[in-house]
Amino acid sequence: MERTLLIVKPDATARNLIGEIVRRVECSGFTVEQITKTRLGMEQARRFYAVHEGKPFFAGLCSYMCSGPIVPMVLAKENAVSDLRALIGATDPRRAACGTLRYDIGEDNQRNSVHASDAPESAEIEIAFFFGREQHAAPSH
Ligand code: FUP
Repeated sequence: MERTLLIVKPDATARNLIGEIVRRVECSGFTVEQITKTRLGMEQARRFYAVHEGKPFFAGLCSYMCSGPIVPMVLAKENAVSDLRALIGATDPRRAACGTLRYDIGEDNQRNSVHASDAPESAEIEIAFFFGREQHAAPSH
């Protein structure tokens, strides 16, 4: 069984779509092993997206990710990483395949509703970021 990290992003929590997203991942065979609602501070967002530092969208991405509550969760399934990437679709909802989460729910390139780890190695790091002994995110209120 492989594990991956899914995050419901601020645009989706603002529209009360947490349940819809959890329903769809469960229907697709994933088991929710851990889930929490939290809110990132700017430093945490910068650390989480450190791989994008220096890119033109980095600052906007970090402020957006801090703009409201997020819901990170650990999902388990065989081939969880690649199957979840297929389920969420391409980064830009306008380019995502019909029937993917981002196609159905995402708003634009930045407000694309969900994050999913892109490799088993990043899944391990991202799961530890939110659910490890040294958690980096702050409470949601
Ligand atoms: P993804 O793995 O599909 O989430 O996409 P990337 O890792 O390439 O990008 C991470 C996040 O950066 C995206 F979810 C949204 C944001 N982004 C932008 O805001 N503008 C861009 O042009 C590309 C990505």
